[in-house]
Amino acid sequence: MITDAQVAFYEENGYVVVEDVLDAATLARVRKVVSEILDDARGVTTHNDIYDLEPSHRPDRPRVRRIKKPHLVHPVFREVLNAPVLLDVLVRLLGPNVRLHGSKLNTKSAGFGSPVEWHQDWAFYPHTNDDVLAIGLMFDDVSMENGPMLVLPGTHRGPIYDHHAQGRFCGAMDPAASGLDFSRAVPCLGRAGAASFHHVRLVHGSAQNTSSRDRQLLLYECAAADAWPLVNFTNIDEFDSRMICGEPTLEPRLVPVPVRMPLPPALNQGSIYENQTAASSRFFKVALESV
Ligand SMILES: O=C(O)CCC(=O)C(=O)O
Repeated sequence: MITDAQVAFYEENGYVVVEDVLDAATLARVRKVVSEILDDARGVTTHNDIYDLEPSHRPDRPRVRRIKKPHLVHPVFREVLNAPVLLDVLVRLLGPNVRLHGSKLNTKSAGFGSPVEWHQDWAFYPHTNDDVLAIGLMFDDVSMENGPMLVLPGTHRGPIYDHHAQGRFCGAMDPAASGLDFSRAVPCLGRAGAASFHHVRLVHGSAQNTSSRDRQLLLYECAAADAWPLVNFTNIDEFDSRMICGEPTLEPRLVPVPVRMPLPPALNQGSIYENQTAASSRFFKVALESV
């Protein structure tokens, strides 16, 4: 399953890519569901609870940028979390008790799929401790061409960067102000069925997909059960209904981790893409927005 060397790599670098997390049959089944959900975007005029739309979307020629919270859209997305390799990795990286925080599927379509500016997930959802990560399940082969997720190794041990612009949360770091060397970024590459696991404080982003191949990435945000969110807590039944494995707890573990609250909320709500439209500067070029 996952080796001690891979666990050590994650601890050192803040990410690890594991091949063959999903078997071919499961992958085919989930991809079919995704394709049906994307087909249903025909006729949709604006962002809603399910779809975040590309700027060039038209109801008669749908262009979905993200399926929001897929685990609430179709049961297959909860089933996938029972994949044995996936559970093994989660337990090794987060301990025996793990809760789903949220999910999203970035479609990054061939030819125009939007970039995601540099950010740390922690800026969006700080918790009482940082035993929190995101799984990135690759539904397509991911290579340098089709907009892989890029990570800055080791930044999970560094500061929490400012993700505000003009006094409001905007979900993106100012690349110049951060002082980081983005030429050190490493792509998370793999075959369809592979998954990346990245620490909640790791700096990451991705370029526009100008290639002829889609790059669908299903992200599951997962937390140790004793890491409690500092924002948007709903209610205990809903919270505990998201346990992936092990037991819930009423005793959050408090660790002195740096936090900057994502408040006041972003001007443009809905998704990271919308939040980031208010960023004061952009790193990734948008070449083909209106094609
Ligand atoms: O899709 C990607 O490449 C990056 C995704 C990401 O970081 C996010 O949606 O928060």
